[in-house]
Amino acid sequence: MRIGITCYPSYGGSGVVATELGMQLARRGHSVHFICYDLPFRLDRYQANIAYHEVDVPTYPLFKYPPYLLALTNKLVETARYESLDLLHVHYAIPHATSACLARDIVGGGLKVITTLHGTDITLVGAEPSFREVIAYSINSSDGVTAVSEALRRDTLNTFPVTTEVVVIPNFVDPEIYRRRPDPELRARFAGPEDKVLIHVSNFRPVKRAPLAVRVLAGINHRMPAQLLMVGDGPEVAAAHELARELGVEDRVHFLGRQENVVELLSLADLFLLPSEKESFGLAALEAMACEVPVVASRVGGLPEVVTDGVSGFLVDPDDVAGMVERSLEVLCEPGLHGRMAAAARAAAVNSFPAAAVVERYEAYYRQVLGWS
Ligand code: GMT
Repeated sequence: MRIGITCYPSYGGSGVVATELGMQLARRGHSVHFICYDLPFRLDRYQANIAYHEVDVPTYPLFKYPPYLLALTNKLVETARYESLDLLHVHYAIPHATSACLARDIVGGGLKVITTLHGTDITLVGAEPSFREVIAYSINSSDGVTAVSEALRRDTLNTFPVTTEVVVIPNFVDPEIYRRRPDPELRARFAGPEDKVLIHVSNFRPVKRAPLAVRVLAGINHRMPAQLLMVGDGPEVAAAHELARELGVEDRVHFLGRQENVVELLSLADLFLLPSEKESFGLAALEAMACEVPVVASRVGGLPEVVTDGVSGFLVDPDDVAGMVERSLEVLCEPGLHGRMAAAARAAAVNSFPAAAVVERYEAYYRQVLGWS
């Protein structure tokens, strides 16, 4: 197949999923064309069957806002024509689904559009009155629509008057790349022999509520020594820093910024914290689980589909910080529990979300939408 993929190329779950999917499809012999405004951050070396087409958004004094939607549409049209694409698979509805449907209508022929919904494109941004109508139209105009969890599928149907079938294809992890690789020397840089190591990985947007991870660390620290690794960057880093100072745990919270290789950091950790307000899937939690790290997270959105409460971690009501502290202490202190949860977390990642099987589901869906099966 000849596939065009559009995503937000910067740090973020939807970009990661789109890029990993494209790389897996290319390895399986498909011709994959990324059409983005920047090189997707995991696409950092030449790979057979992959090409990158950059969307250049021109500016002009008349334009208060750069016309990204139009520039992307134009690039999708050009790429679809010159590369004879069979389909455009766009990740994140805003505005990618709109651009892709417009491009398909311009190109004509048999070009198809598949839109994958990732979460905030429905639950936060998409529900904004300023976008609602056009997002509903673009979802309904796509030839195929997928959502990364059952919860997101339900949210989509509850938020928009959707007439197209929304198929759930979950996110995935490559269990060979995401596997625990202990490095005692690296761990010793952050933690003493008595310390437990907690980790939070996100884009530090308000929806992630990263400062709550600091509160949980402080609560745990009253009862046992612990360190917290904060991985990622975004608007709430400063608030998390400030809170760490306020709670007197600044020497126990390590802000590491954006990191390319999270496996080595996840491999140091005893527990992953994800206190999000909303989370359609929680790819970061799945990556932690693949590295044998149990998860304590909010019981929201698609997280219960990823983390089995009491088995691979614990789920807690989103505002129950005390509950998060108690559950974390339980995982860390109850004899045998940590080992059982770590093994269950790895098993869930390997058996329920393996890259190979999920990529096959996308391939089958592509064939169905193209009418090839
Ligand atoms: O979480 C974010 O703010 C980023 C966003 C994205 O588009 O990169 O993440 C969403 O998509 C991820 C990949 O499918 C999911 O794992 C995240 O749960 C989802 N985020 C939210 O729903 C808040």
